[in-house]
Formats: sequence, C-alpha cells, structure tokens
Amino acid sequence: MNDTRRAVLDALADGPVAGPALADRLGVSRSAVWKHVEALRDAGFEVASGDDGYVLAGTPEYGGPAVEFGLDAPFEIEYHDAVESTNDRARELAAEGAADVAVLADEQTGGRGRLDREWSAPSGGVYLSMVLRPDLPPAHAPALTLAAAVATTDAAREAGVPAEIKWPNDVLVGDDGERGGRKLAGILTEMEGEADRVSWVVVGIGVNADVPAEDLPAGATSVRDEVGDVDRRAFVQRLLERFDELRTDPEAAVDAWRDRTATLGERVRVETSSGDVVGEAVDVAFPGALVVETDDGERVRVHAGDCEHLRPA
Ligand code: BT5
Repeated sequence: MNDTRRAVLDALADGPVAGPALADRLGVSRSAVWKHVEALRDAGFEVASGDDGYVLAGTPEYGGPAVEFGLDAPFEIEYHDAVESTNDRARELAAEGAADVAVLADEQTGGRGRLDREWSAPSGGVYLSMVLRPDLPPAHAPALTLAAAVATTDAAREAGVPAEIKWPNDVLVGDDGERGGRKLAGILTEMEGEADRVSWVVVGIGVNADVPAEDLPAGATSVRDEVGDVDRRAFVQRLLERFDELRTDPEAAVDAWRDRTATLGERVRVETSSGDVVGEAVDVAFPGALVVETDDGERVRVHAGDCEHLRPA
C-alpha cells in the first residue's frame, strides 16, 4: 500500500472525514481521494459515506492490505492467493533490491523445507517470507532464524496454543519428553552475501494455521486443531511485530529462544552432515549453535542438523 493510500485509510479509521478536507490535509486532489477510497473498497475495506464524509466501517479478514492496516512494523506485504513458494518469490524480490517486503500466501503449490524436503502448504495456512537486508556478518544470520522461531512461538501462544521451540527451527506443541511434539510451524532461512557482509536474507515461515491436521503430514498439528478459530490477520501482525523487535538485537533473540525451547535439558540425537551427535542439550550458543554434552563429557557445538529428542537413557 503506498503512503497516500495508507494515510487515507488511517484518516477513514479516525473518521468521519469529508473528502475535500481530506484532500486538503494530504495535499492531493479530491478525485485522488475518491480513487483511493474506491481502491480500498476493492481491497475489501468497507467505507461508509454519509453527510459527515467517509468513515471506515469494516476491515477485510485477510490479505495484504488487511495485514498492513494496523501493523506496527515497517513491512510491505505482497499477498498471493496461491504461489509455488513464498521463499522463491522473496528471493526474486531480493535479487531486484527489495527490503522489508513480506511475501504472504494463502496456499503454496511447491512449498520447500530444509534440504530439499517438501513443505505441505494447503489453503488456510500462513506462508510468509520476509526479505531482509540486515547489517550483519553472514555468520550471525542464524540468529534471525532463532528470532523467527521466537516470533512464531509468541504469535501462537497469543492465539492460545502452548507452543515451544525445538532446535533449531521447529515450533512444536505437546513435547512431554516421552514422545516428540506435534509440528505446528517450520522455518527456512536462505541468504546471499560476501565473506564479511550479508547481502540479503529471506526468512520463510510456514504455520499450520486454519488448516485441519488431517490434511497435513503425520506428526503435524494446526492452530485450528489445537484451539479452534484462528484470526490469521492478527497472527501475522503479531509475528511480524515480534520479529521486528528482535531482529536488531540478535543477543536478545537468542536469550528469548532459550526461554521458549523444549530442547535444552533433553537427551538428543542430532544428525549432522559429519555424523550423529548424541548427548544432553545443555545450551544454545550465539548465534544459534546447539551445545551438546556427550556421554564422555565432551561439549560439542552443532551448527546445523536435524535434532531428535530422545527418551532419557
Ligand atoms: C522446515 O523444514 O520445517 C521449514 C519449512 C519452511 C516452510 C516455509 S512456508 C513459507 C516459506 N516458503 C517455502 O517454500 N518454505 C517456507 P524441515 O525442518 O526440513 O521440515 C520438513 C519436514 O516437515 C518434511 O519432511 C515433513 O516431514 C514435515 N512437514 C512437511 N510439511 C509440514 C507441515 N505443513 N506441518 C508439519 N510438518 C510438515
């Protein structure tokens, strides 16, 4: 949404406001105001017009303008009903120089997990990829994945789902230590950069929101299955706002991650490209390595891999 349209929308929300007065205030023509009002109506906003002028009477349930309206974070939303992968679209935008754009889709036809795995993405989920240009060395970028996991967990908790994080990037429900939790969300971070500076980072988040778990792979759950109705607009706004708070303070993101994880204290097996590491997960070290104390007392830092919570030996 461009700045003028956003200003018109804000004025309607505080309205009623007369068209000519609004045109004067914004320094645009009356017909421009009228065009913005019509465009807002096309986007699903209900705009009533009476003797006192225009007033906002209803907000669309979901979509780009709906998420941007009232969002307290500097992201522009590019919304699609369906797209192959929001990460692929975000990468295109990143290559064109975009920053702080979030690609959002109702459905993905070719959603991707890590290591070329598939991400099942039926209509009703939250599929979100943020294009970021952080002033960070590439080695610190994993902290952004942790920040995204914290933001997703907090949005889920606000929606009533007691979510926790499994290292590094899974958001789970119901990990009681005896059996693994049900997967609510996953995160896929991709980046391009030089040795000392990141050029862009795309953080992609897939949340099973308003989707029945029976339409998802075994072991998955959804906000709908856990608590019923889901307000996806509020969910995405909360997620973006929380991420925005954390992205400039990677150390705080790691601390917040530590407070929300189910992994620390667990006995784990981490599959890495150089073999399995088994032991107790004792800490996460900045910017995101899992510290595992193996049975012979050695502390190993694992930077990437698939983590499984094991039953106590
Ligand atoms: C992830 O991979 O968890 C990262 C998923 C990232 C998806 C988002 S959606 C928006 C953006 N656009 C994309 O194309 N991707 C990102 P990983 O840790 O590799 O987990 C993948 C595994 O989770 C699969 O092999 C399945 O076993 C399981 N899985 C697939 N779809 C799932 C779903 N909807 N819910 C829960 N588990 C799922």
